[in-house]
Amino acid sequence: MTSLSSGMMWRGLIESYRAHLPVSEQTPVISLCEGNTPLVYAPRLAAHFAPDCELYLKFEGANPTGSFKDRGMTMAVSKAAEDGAKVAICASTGNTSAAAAAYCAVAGIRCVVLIPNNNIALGKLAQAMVSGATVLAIEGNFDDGLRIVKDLTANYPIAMLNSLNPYRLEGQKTGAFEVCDFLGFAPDFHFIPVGNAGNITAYWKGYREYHELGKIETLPKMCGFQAAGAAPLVLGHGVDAPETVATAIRIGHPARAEEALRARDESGGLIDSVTDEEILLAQRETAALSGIFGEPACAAPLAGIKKLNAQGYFAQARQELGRKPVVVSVVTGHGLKDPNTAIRISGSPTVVPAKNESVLKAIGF
Ligand code: AN7
Repeated sequence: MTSLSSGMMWRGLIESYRAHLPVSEQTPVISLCEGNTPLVYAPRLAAHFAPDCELYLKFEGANPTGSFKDRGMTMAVSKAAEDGAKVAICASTGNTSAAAAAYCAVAGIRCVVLIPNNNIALGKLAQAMVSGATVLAIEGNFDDGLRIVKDLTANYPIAMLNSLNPYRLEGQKTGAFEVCDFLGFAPDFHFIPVGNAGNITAYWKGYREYHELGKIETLPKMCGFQAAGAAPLVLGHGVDAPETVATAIRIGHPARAEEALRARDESGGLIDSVTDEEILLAQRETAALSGIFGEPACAAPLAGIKKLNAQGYFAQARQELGRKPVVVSVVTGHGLKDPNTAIRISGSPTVVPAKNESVLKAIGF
């Protein structure tokens, strides 16, 4: 498939980072012009959460389907199309299914998604349904769905679109490239929510590749955050009945657990957890102090930054570096994905008569 755009137009991450990706002239590029997302400087948020840091938010909600999953999906679906796939499948807590459905629609591949019944955010369900995917709400959780996907793709001609597919991680590593291309250097710390652990693995791969190419001189410490009720990597064992308000990361048996722990250890970072209360507060405060509205999962690392700053974690780095450490946190999905949770935590608007004096009175003038 050829793109009609040319010149300075952004043509999606495969065209932009082709030299770093396993694609060839034969690969049909299935793209929605994903990537090139904003890296937003957030000084007011930093002043409140982490005064010892220079804080940047990588807003992946700006991708075409509203999450970072588009990065992996442009690669995975392009390679599935190259292989002549007719049917593709994924298990999902919501965002993977939204991205899979959209990219399969571009490619003309039939898409089947397995979602946990009653446990995905409203916007994500709408995305999968409207794109014409076959949406199966299984009576089980994400981990059950992934087990089925592994079995079916091993035995039937169905392409696997979960991040066990290595092409997913190849696409997602470009997030790290963009951070470095924007800053001109690598951040000191990279914060990220962790569910199935594909994205932390992919970012670490991206940073290491740029380092090996000499494009960056240092590597960030990788700091992953899970929700307390779904924190297998913090507990050191799987969780059979994960629970959290952050449904995107309601995962008890992460497929990329070992790679995530390696990223943590090789980089000198950490993987920790925060409670649902901390997540919801951080989600609201982030929107109010930076303008960036992420879904609850994205607030896990932000709550983590707040917690670690209070413990003096960054003060120590600041002393060692002789400047404030540069911290990037990935806002992996758009807040509009989950309007129910946002409204529940923020309350309802004040109803007033349609009169000047009523509005003035309500705002205290
Ligand atoms: C907003 O969509 O697993 O650690 O099936 O949607 O790479 O799994 C989503 C995960 C973080 C965790 N933030 O990333 C799915 C799915 C958001 C997410 C994660 C997800 P991984």
